[in-house]
Amino acid sequence: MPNTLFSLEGRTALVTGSSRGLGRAIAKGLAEAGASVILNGIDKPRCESAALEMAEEGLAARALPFDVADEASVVSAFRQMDGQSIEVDILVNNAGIQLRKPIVELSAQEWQTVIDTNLTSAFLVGREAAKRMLPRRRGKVVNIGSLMSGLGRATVAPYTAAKGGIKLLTQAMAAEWAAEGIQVNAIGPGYMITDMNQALIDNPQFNDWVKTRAPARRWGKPEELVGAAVFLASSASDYVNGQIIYVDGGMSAVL
Ligand code: GCO
Ligand code: CA
Repeated sequence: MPNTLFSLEGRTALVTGSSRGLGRAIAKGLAEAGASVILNGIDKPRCESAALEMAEEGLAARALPFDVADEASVVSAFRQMDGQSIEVDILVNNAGIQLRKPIVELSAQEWQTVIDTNLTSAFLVGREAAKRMLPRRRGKVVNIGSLMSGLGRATVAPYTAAKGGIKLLTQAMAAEWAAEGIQVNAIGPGYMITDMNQALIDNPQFNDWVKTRAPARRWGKPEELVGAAVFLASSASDYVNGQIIYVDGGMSAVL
């Protein structure tokens, strides 16, 4: 008998912020595990071309561009899916941005933008997804936290505050929805090779620090998040609630 514990066959997964970076790698991994994936991004052409590229590889992917930080856009995207009878079985709240600046130089607007995009988005999209999952008594929510969900680092205060919030929002969602058959968990990526981190990769001092400090002695590749994502999206994790799994080459174990 084939082992179907990690199979996502027949499931629909919405991955926010998936036209590039970590989200895109996660979406591809979920599709390879059998899910039909809905790619999201704020840039419509980029989102559509990412979906097309996945479809060309034989994966079930379509694009749904909308702004995850805007309540009206989120509500209307879910109404649009309702209209097409699309049921989201798996939600990955991945969308995020970074802004590196000392606190004393940050404007309130900059602070707010990072909090809205990285944290409020998970609440808004999570709320709309859960409203539909709860009556079905089944669903998986995977929030993308960070190594910064439990640690500070100079120059990334709003990002750190948002990612710390993601860890506890994950626990709050699990507290409310676990009895209804919805598992909510998080992944905490470490230092990964993405466009967002290019400035850190190009900084010799920072690059050396990652390579000497991380027990794995290297940066992570986006596709290395797929194992944890498939686990948390599949029935293999049906009794796992409110956890954050760090995929960080051991960084959080030693810092
Ligand atoms: C930074 C990075 C972060 C990290 C990640 C580590 O400036 O610290 O941009 O996004 O890569 O969150 O867990
Ligand atoms: Ca399939």
